[in-house]
Amino acid sequence: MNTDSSHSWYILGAGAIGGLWAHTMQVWGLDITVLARDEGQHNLLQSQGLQLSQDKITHTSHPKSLFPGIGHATIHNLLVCTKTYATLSAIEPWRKLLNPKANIILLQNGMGTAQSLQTVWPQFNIYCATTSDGAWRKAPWQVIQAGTGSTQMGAFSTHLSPQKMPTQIERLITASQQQENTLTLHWHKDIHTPMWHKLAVNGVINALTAIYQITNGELIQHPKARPRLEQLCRETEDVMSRCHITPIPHGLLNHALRVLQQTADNKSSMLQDCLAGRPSEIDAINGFIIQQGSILHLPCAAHRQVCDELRQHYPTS
Ligand code: KPL
Repeated sequence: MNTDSSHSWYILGAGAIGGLWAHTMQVWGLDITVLARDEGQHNLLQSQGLQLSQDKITHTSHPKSLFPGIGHATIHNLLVCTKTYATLSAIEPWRKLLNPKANIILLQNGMGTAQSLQTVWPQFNIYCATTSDGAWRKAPWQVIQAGTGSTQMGAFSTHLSPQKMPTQIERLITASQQQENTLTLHWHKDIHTPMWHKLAVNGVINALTAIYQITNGELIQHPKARPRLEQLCRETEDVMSRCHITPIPHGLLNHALRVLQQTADNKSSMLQDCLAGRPSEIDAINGFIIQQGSILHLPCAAHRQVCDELRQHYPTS
């Protein structure tokens, strides 16, 4: 393991994706530290370890962790897996430890956070990642990997060259390629395209599954939700085309139906958040699509309707 601190990674966000990545990066032999929210979260991780279940086999790893107020490390590389709405407040306690030229990767659903981060702290090198890996959190530091997909990463900050992969990210990608049965990682020269494609899928699926309290598979034939899915697809594709986003091959509806079939037994992340009484990511998903639409004078009525209904059903969302 290389102990030069410029090679070390810090992971923020104790959810399913944060746990999956913390475990996997350790397996890759990287020096990683989990940034816990508070002392309780840190103590729990140190006492029970991080459990990841893959194909009914549970692996336990023991990553290092810090909580705000302890630790004098310099953070050169930060992977952020928090919920979109919590990003700025989650980074704030670690701000002073961040190297002024730190690499920050945002691995989240939804859009808008990278823009906000860049506005507040323009000096950081911001990268975005989007994943089709499926995971859910059974309990604190216990993660179930529900499906394997792939992760696309690319440069977001305007001062970065989209062609040039930084050394630290190249090391992640090399590690992912050298091992079998692990996370699959690719560099993308135009990260906005896969981010929009993932946003579109989340925008047409997540809110409907939460409103009707159905699994992804149940949405396919649902008499009320299915026509709304189709309308959301049309509106989303309109916004995408007016924003000059490369269209999804074979159309958004076909793509969404394939995702629904592949994840038929899963509860979407929004349904899980709503059922648990947590805030949802609706603003960074449907809200972002509505915002882009309104700049282009597109009403996005179906997106507005799902936002209103979600808030009526789940006041905490
Ligand atoms: O990414 C997802 C999510 O739940 O957030 C989908 C693609 C809808 C799979 O559940």
